[in-house]
Amino acid sequence: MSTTLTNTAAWKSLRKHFNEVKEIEMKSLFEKDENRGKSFKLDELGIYFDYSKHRITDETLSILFDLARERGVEERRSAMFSGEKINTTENRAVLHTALRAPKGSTIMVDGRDIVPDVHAVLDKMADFSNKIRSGEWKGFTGKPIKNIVNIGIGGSDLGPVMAYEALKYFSARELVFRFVSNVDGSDFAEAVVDLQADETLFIISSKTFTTLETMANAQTARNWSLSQLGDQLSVARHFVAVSTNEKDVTKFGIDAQNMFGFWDWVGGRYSMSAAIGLSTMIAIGPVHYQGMLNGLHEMDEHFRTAPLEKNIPVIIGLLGLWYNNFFDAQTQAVFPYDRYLHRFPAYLQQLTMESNGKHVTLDGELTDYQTGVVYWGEPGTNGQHSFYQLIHQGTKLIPTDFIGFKKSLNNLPPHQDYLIANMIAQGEALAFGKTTDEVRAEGVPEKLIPHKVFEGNRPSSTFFLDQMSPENLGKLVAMYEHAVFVQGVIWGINPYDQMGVELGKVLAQNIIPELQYSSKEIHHDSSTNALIELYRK
Ligand code: G6Q
Repeated sequence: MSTTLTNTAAWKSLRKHFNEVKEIEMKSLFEKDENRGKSFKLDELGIYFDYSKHRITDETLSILFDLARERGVEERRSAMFSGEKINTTENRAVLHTALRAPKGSTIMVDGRDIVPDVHAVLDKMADFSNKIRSGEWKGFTGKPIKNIVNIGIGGSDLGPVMAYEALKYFSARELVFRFVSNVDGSDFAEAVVDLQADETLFIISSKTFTTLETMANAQTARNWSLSQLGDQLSVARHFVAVSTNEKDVTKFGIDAQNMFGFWDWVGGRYSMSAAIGLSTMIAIGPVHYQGMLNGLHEMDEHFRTAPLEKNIPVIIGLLGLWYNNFFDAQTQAVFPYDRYLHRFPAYLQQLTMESNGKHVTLDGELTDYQTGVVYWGEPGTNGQHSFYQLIHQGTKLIPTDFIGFKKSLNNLPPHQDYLIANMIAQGEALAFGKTTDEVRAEGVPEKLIPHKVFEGNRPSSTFFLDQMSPENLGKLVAMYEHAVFVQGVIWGINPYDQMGVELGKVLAQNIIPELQYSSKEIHHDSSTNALIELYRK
């Protein structure tokens, strides 16, 4: 049985086209069209997006755009931006784009304009951030806050850590930032090992305020803080919350005044521009934070208004689909050639894999095609000295995204030249490789020639921006958010729920008492029983 996707006219012509072009060599594409490097590119919003080093022709792109149209990408895009409940399994709107909508715009959800609500929270965050940064906010003993510890996991951690690391250059260096996510007690212990409670603020970031890991870390943080400060009243000066659950926040002992809200139409992994970004705002200040929101909004507008053919997230999404569904590529690598983006691949992993790791369509049918790609990556040039070997000469096809900046924030010649030369060289080597004749001409002994040949024809995109900045980070984040959306629409799945993480959570809740009380009978499979018994001993 084939699904609606594999039955579309565009899918069928893509399948036929694939059989015609699957052996095509990038080298010959470049030889035939000497302007290819300049024609297969977009230069929008300060992002130079080179997608010439791909196994595509004009016809490939044209059928891919047909597919996007046939699958209703444009209609779904309007539906998302206008607040329709496109997260159908949870009956929710998907409006992370509203988090960066400028004051004065209007977005209606259930008959209410949500833009003023968004700005009220942003203003409250700015006020609080300014008080922490200026030292006006005093801890319980009268000292200003020096350390900020964000406690949260998944979407309530990965965005804040990534953004803090990415924008460290713009941060208040006199403040210390730590991020605690893991339920492993060592995470908390190491985060506070050199901190004093009377100078430390905890931000408990949890949309639901029920997540096991975050609640356990929050309790431990409260005990740690109270053990030094000795008074329940100190909690109000050293704990704030970011959540949608006011009832449980106040039950924990945090004053509702010190809670920063958001809404069910913001998914966890799409929440770094909601109040979940509080640690980011404290770090870089409201002005730079607004810069990040501006960058996000600029990309939202580009995605919303640009025709598919000139739309960066659309093209990224389509290229990913081309390799995933036709070349059977399993993974997608992302290599930022900028040290500040060292947590960006981890952030993207959640964004892409939690969103599009689904095997059932919106109608509840099993897909008869592949969906979500495995994202992974590390900053360049480090990866070049380890796993790039497999990308160059291994047996797997791994489409790669390179992200680089023309100018470094730290002017230390010749580092930037070396860094960017490496990024550009990797794309060139992947695409064009090195032939047997070229290796032989270098005088390599016959026996070694096969080992030194690079077959090339390995695809990559290059995103080249001016310099790392809050604006540019915002653009990159929204760029991938929307690429995920495009793929989700074409695959006919819901990128905005995450039912797949539930089962493990429920089973862990069953096992906790079985580890704690050895008298409890256990009735799992023989492997699970043995592991529990081993722990009990
Ligand atoms: C993200 C997921 C998940 C979530 C965490 C934390 O999209 O839903 O990663 O962010 O489980 O949830 P809370 O913020 O509710 O603690």
